[in-house]
Amino acid sequence: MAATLPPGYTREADGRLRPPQIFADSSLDGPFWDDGFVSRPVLNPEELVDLRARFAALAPYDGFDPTTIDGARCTYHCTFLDEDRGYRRSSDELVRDVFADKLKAIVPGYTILSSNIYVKPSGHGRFEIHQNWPTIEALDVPTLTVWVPLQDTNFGNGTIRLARGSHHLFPDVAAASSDRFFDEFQTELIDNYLEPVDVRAGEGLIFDDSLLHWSGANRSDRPRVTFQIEMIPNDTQAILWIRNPSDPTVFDLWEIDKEYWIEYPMESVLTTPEGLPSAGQRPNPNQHITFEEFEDAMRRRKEILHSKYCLS
Ligand SMILES: O=C(O)CCC(=O)C(=O)O
Ligand SMILES: [Fe+2]
Repeated sequence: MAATLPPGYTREADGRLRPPQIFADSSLDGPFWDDGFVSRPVLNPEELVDLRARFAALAPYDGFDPTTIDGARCTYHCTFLDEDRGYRRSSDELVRDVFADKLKAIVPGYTILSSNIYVKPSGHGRFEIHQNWPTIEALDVPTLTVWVPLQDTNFGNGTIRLARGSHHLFPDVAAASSDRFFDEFQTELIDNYLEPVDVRAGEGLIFDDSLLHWSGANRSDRPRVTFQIEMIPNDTQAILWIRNPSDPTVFDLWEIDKEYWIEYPMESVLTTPEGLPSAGQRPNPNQHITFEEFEDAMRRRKEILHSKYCLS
């Protein structure tokens, strides 16, 4: 059965999705569909000072530096990976308090699902290339990350790097438990496609979660702090996609809400989570592709996008 569409989205008889205007400032919709990202001022200087103070009052288990604890999964702090649930709740409340109204004014049809603070200690914090996990059932409906740094970010302090126009190219479910279609050409992606994007403190880089992205180590002498806010369409059930542990040809879908990211441990994205309502199974569409196939799809990306979406 076709996934229920969020308010404002309709599907043509030929399967193409007709999206509503996404941004209150309609001049952003064109660049968003072309490139997969746009940026917009979010916080003014006073609000930034206030957010820095409230950030400094948070107390995660890893002290915002996982290189100081044993058994850390990576060298950057990520809220969902921190084991202190009380901190995760405080961080969620802080983000909603500071950003909910601001983001509503920018993307009125979207609502905050969850958030993470990413802190890269000086000298650390290299990510893996990834797409953000799907968070709703209709995979061709954009879900958004709003990425707001507390200080200016650039190549030197490990800013985010985006593969412009790589969104919605392949019918791929980029769940935590998925194989990644680009595993065999990561160096080529970094060298040829992953552009470092300079973002100013308090500015929001808003990108489609299916966009390929990555970031390198922070080479500055200060921690690099960014808020990542995940947004899904209003009145839409949030879904966790997990590849079935015994049958990799299907994904299991689970209904979640904001509490999932606060209350469940990180490991739950890799197994069958307990206590969540099931939303059924879907076939696993993931395919391995070569770098040549990727390059070909990137050259034809406008055509591919227009074969899937009715865009003016
Ligand atoms: O903070 C970074 O460098 C990357 C964060 C990221 O992957 C995201 O916001 O989705
Ligand atoms: Fe990401």
